[in-house]
Amino acid sequence: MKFDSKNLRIYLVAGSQDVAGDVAKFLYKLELACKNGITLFQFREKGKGSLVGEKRAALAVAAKKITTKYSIPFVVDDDFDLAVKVKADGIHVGQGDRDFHEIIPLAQQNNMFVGLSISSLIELKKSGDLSGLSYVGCGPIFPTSSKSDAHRPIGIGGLTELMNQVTLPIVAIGGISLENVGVIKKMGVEGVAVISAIMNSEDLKNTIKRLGEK
Ligand code: TZP
Ligand code: MG
Repeated sequence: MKFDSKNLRIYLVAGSQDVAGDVAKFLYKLELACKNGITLFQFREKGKGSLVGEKRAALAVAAKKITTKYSIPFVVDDDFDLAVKVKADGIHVGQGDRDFHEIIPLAQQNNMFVGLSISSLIELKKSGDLSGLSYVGCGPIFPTSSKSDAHRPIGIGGLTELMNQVTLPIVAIGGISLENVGVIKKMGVEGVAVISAIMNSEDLKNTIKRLGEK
């Protein structure tokens, strides 16, 4: 699947650890989210309580099957080999992951797009040449409890600084909720990436609709 910046609009990030390790619930919620309008899914099976090895790979395959059914791009966080194995549409890397300059040509050979996380102007500078990337994830914007090693929140000010320097499409991430999504959207980012706002929602359909509103 070719990358389109419109795919960043409602970007769901999740793994089984985000629903207390309940694999069936994870797949159920993912399908519901796909049905109700998410525009991209990132498989992030990582952190406390996440699956490893074969079980992790099997879950990725099951998740990919669901997103394919709804023609939603499937991105794998961090793990390039897993991304190739499940024929993902994209790979997302953070600053501490494998160097994206090395991943870009490999991803191209495998028809995958590449996204990078950047949380500050220092990281932006450190990242060097961004050509070959399809988008940048900026955050955490607000405090988050979904990532134990998350940076300090950069706030609206930090996001503004990055938006002024980065010409690639930007998806904002970290602590984005129905209460604060409006202000983020108004800034002109391409989209918002969330874990808990969707995975903990009791009314997924309405939550996704409101996350997507301008
Ligand atoms: N990267 C930066 S913040 C974050 C990730 C994966 C977690 C976002 O989760 P939530 O629940 O939407 O704050
Ligand atoms: Mg990472």
